[in-house]
Amino acid sequence: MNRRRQFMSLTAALGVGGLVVGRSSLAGLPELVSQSSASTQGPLRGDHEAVYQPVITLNGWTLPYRYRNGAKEFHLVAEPVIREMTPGFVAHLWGYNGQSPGPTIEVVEGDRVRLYVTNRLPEHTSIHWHGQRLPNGMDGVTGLNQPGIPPGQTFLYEFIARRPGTFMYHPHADEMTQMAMGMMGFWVTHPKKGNRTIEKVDRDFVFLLSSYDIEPGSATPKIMTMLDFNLWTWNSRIFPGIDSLNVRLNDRVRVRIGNLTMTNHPIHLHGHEFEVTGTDGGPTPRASRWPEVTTDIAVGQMRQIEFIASEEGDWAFHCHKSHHTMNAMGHDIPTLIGIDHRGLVGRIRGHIPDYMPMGERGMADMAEMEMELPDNTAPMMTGQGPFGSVEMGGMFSTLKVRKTQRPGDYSDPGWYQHPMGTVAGPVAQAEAPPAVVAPGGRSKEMPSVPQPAVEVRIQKPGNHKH
Ligand SMILES: [Cu+2]
Repeated sequence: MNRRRQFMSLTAALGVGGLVVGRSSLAGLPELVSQSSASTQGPLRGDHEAVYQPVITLNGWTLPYRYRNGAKEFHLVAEPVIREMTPGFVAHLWGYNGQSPGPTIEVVEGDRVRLYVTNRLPEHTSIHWHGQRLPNGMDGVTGLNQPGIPPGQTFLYEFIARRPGTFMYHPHADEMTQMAMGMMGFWVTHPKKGNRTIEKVDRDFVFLLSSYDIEPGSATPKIMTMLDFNLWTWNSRIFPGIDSLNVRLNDRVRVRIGNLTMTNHPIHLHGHEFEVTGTDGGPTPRASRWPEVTTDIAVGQMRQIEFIASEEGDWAFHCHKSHHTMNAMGHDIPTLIGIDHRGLVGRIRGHIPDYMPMGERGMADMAEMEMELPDNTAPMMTGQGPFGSVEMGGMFSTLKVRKTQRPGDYSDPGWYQHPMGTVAGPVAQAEAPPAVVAPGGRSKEMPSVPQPAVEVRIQKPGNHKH
């Protein structure tokens, strides 16, 4: 009996879509490929490169497949993993094939896809293929479409990737726990040739937004948290642990982002405008696209943005919620701006010898403070740039645009070397700031700034005489 028939008879026997793989066929499972590194892996190399431009998963990787019996076969293993969120801080999460998020799945429109899912968790699980058109019994909702995959068992999902675009996968079993623990992954279905709404790009980056509540000094997320998360991640990494997106000047760049947190994230790119060219529902019609520099990604949504990287430099790329660009901290700290601690510190230290005042001039001091943190705690806001601390954490990275970046090279080119005279700096003594014009139209001198004699030359439009 051929395998296809065997599976079909199993389906009939069970009357469900998620198939239990029998012991005898376990020997035939695709090889289990696992990843231990949290750094960005290069594109998946192979014959498929003639058909599509493989994606780059930020701080992640693409799962290799084998082609057998007319299908692309993948083997996902749900299991506990250790994820380095940033150097010096690891989290004990659940994920797939050694990492959280799991590996990215890349296929082509029309491919028959066969996914073996082995459960090595202590409880049952399932996988929902978010956004896909598929037979109802393959949709992965435990209890509704299939029984949960019991610990130790392997289920088979099989369907045709009918629709090209941007998708994700995640459990639909004890979701609160399993998503809070980091179980999710990306899925890209590349279009067949000649698709008019999906352009060819030079670089195609993907990542998922996820959030965790991990107490400073511990490693396991608190799964009961609903809103007050303290770690906001891209692919379960936090700045400065998130790799930069490295591109060549004038590359057409696509970035695909999926949101599996409990809140929305306005994702903001500096120095360029982009268009939203797709959602989890598919490519957006061309006539519906408009330029943006920030796009809000709601819970459970995916957005695919595209732009020409036409400006050289190191451009910030981040969530615009300021608390989402910070790492683990308590939120119950009173605002202390303007409060003078001086008399107080000595008295408090009588009771708490290590007491340290914070926040009286703002929180920027936190970035450089050498406060002793509990072991395995990420600094709240950090990351060294060429001009000092970047004072960021969480959902923050950079787009590095370089003339010298070779096609297909995704390595970090280092910091941008700014041309002379193009970096903001302190005002020289001899230069006075411009006079302030009061609402009444009269010029008002700025207080306490010495006003040296300056010759002002005014050029009016149309008057080019000097
Ligand atoms: Cu955010």
